[in-house]
Amino acid sequence: MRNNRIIKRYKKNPILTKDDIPYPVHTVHNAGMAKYQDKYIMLFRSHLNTGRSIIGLAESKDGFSFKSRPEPFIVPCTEGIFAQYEEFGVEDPRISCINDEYLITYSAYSRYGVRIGLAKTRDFVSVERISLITQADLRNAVLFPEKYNNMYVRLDRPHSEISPWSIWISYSPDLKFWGESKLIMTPMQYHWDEMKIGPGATPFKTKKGWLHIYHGVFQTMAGAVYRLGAALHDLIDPSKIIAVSDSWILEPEDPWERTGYVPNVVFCCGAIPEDDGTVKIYWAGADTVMCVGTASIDDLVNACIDNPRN
Ligand code: BMA
Repeated sequence: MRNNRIIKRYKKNPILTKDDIPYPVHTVHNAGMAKYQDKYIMLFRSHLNTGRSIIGLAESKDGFSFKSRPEPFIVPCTEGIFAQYEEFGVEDPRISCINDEYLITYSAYSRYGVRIGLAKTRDFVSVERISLITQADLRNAVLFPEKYNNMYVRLDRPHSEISPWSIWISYSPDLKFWGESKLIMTPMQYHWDEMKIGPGATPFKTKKGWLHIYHGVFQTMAGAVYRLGAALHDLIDPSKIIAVSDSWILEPEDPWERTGYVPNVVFCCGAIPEDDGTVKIYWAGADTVMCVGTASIDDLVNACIDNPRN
């Protein structure tokens, strides 16, 4: 049965763990992904001894075997406005390439809550902060890798005490000021993602729409289970959702997904579509290690179109 899964797990998972990092960390997880020149870049989150997070960088020629750089890539800022809002750590980066610039969204934690920071790099050597693009409390922001009507477009997930946590879309002319926010996708009651959903990997283009791999959470008596789902967004208007797969596309199954720092979690911040019609999907197991799997892009699109939720 496992062989029929849409996502085929790489046999040598996990592909990156704390033992592979040349500085002291406790986890390697929730990595944003990009292709830069002839390399796969993985920006991963790691917990330090303090329990706060930083972002490291590992690179690979084949997308499976990664080597970490000797130093972290983004650590909490110590100066100016960013220092105030990153005091408790930087988490869960997502990378989108627009006009040769790699834009990195990440969660910035502080005593004031969680908000989204935006940074940019052209070479994955130096990195420059652009702006804090939300107030608290918001997580999981990801930019579409294309502008619409000259506007940047992002998905994000505000916290609410009134409604279940859902996916929203917003637009910006300059990456600093964001607006025209609209709710576009909600959790489905009594379903695998009924508790909350949030943006996952940077959306990628297919013939039938933007494919967005998101995460959905189900509350059980033994805690929450994080799974991955697939949604297809309209190519002309990405705020329109064409279809959402009724079933999840990945759930915690391997031992390092079922146990670890946070048990029963698969969490995705990056996927790399390839020219041969496949996509490499990167996810963290149990907030502890990084894993990879491969899927046919058509299979993911069909999972949305052939078996959509109402
Ligand atoms: C979410 C975030 C993620 C984490 C997930 C599972 O709320 O904190 O960073 O991977 O929970 O613990």
